[in-house]
Amino acid sequence: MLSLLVLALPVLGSLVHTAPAPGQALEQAGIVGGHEAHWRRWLWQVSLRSPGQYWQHFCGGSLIHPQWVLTAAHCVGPEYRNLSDIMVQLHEQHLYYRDRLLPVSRIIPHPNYYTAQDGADIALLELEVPVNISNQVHTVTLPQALETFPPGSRCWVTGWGDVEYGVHLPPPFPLKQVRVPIVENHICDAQYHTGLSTAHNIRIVQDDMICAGNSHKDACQGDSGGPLACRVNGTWVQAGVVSWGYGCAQPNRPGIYTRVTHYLDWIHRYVPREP
Ligand code: 4AZ
Repeated sequence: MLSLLVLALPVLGSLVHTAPAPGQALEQAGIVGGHEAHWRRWLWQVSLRSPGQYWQHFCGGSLIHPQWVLTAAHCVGPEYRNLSDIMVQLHEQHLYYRDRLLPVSRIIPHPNYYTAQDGADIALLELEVPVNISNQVHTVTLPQALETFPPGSRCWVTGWGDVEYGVHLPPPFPLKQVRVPIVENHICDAQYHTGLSTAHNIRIVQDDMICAGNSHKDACQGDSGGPLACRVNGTWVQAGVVSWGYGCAQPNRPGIYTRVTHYLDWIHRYVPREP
């Protein structure tokens, strides 16, 4: 087992992790408008890494099965990525501080993916070795096929992405969370048409997408591929995968997510229903 774990020490590897004083890090604006994540809440959140001077975060993802990660296709394609160009870091409260990177054995972008705006922005990564579920790492539940996540649903997006457009999350890189309001698809589509010359009968927000966020709360660059998780009857279920949007937290431009219910059959072509 140990030999299969690759220990990568980034530039920051020599820093010793210490918990921030309570309240201190919470002041730092998040993802856009967020807070530092509650400890032990988003145990399915993963970070995708690419090689260079160190294994740098480039996208989020979620653990949906001990051996499978769900992410966005635009994180891993459409151009072919070598298996050796991606490592997965399971949940950590501060990015890079306790890295134990895991290799992947398969990268499966949805075959219909072309660009995020066209839809099917979803991909699966198979881990070489299944992970142990523990009090540090957990899977997130996939939704029931008929779940629609109407406005008023209790949904949060999490990630290590930019804190506003073009502004990277500063050290010590805490995982961020923000509760985002769901925006119904037709309303979201109408909002996206405001200020654009795109004809109203040309859909911008497709049926395989779900919108969430407002001018204060949103996902941003670097959050892509990460989960939109909602509380349904006491269980956290993944409603969306961070996909695209116009900027971050712009008026009339909610964040757009891949709607997971639309791709359940495709996911289960690869991922066993039982963990
Ligand atoms: C991006 O560039 C991106 N505000 C991700 C999410 C959103 C916008 C852009 C949503 O990865």
